[in-house]
Amino acid sequence: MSPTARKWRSSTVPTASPWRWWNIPGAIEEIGLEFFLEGDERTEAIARKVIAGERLSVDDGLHLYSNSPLHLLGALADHAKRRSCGDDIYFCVNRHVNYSDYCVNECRFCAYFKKPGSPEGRRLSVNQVIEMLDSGYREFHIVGGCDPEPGLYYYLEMLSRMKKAYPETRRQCFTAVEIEHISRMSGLSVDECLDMMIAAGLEAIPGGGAEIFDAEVRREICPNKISGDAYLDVHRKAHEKGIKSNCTMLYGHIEEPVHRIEHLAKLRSLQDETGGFLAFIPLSFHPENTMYADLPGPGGIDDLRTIAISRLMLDNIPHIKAFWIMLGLKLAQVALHFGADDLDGTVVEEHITHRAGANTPVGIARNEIIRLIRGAGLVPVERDTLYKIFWRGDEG
Ligand code: V47
Ligand code: SF4
Repeated sequence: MSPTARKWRSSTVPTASPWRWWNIPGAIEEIGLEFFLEGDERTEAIARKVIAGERLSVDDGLHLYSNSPLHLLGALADHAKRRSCGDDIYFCVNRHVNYSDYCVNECRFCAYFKKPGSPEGRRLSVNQVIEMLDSGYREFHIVGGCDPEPGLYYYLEMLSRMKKAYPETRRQCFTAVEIEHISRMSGLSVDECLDMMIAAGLEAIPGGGAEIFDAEVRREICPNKISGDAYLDVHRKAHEKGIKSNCTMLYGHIEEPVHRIEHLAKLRSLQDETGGFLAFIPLSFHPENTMYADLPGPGGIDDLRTIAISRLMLDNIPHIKAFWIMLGLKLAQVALHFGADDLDGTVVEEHITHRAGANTPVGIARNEIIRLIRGAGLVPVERDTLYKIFWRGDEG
């Protein structure tokens, strides 16, 4: 054998795998997969828990997240995803609107906000917001900064005019952070504010603003933002009033794996209480133009591992979104095999991630989403905010 051939052979045909094939009794029959394990009994025991549908502890999650090979994590998450929705992948024909970039919070990871009153900022009037909308959408996703200027009536008018003009389109508006801000600025309790918003047309709350719940990390990355408990409390109150919501986690900045797992555990425990979360969206940090511009941001492997561990820890939240705006279209497509069951939607216009360096398009067509899902060998299912189904891609 020539030296070149030998080099080729030894570099492409592994003679001793670093992983050993591990046949978990029953697993191959049950889920049709073989697992890579490191001969690590702890990892095997955790894998068995996932297969048996048992809940993972914080320690289990941390062990799996930190030690297991990507393929094992992905296979387990895919198994958990398939147990809940088979080959289905959800998407929504939606329109995001960012109504104001003025914000008093000045979070250090945020490239979107402008100082209140600064000439570079922009607040849309209610008329402008309504003019940006259209009747073809299933969801309006409306969020902005914590703007000190508009009173409660601005938000109520936005909701009621959306409801009047486009009664068929779901209104997913204002994060928990905005709702707390609006209520405080208006001298109302969060309860009163939510009641008025619901009466005006609020139907669901988006998940933004969760960041990382750990108080020390929060003090560093967003010292002026409401606490993690306050964020959870707004969601709890909304759920008690019958309003569903989503939840998020911003990862890949200064936090450690333990902060991510504890964050997921807190969301899981509120979900045990209320059952009001529909979807979880892991948000991949984009550093450009932020105070953490020197950080690299998460890589693709971290993105996939985080999607997978989210599916495994959040055994009671039905949907995990691969938000393609932040992940990129191709990685979001791959994430559909790592525990995600939702691609969010057409979006149309996005500023928060794009100001922080995202190089994805700001929106994509419905057909393109369908093509991505089919290209992953999965079934596209069109939904609205509340997961009412309008169309399934296997219906012909
Ligand atoms: O609240 C801010 C985060 C959120 C950056 O509920 C950043 O269906 C990355 O919450 N890099 C807004 N992330 C996006 C969001 C969302 C997106 C899609 C669907 C849903 C849903 C919610 O983005 C903010 C903040 O947590 N964020 N700056 C940044 N530089
Ligand atoms: Fe304001 Fe939200 Fe940006 Fe924080 S992340 S500065 S709350 S717009």
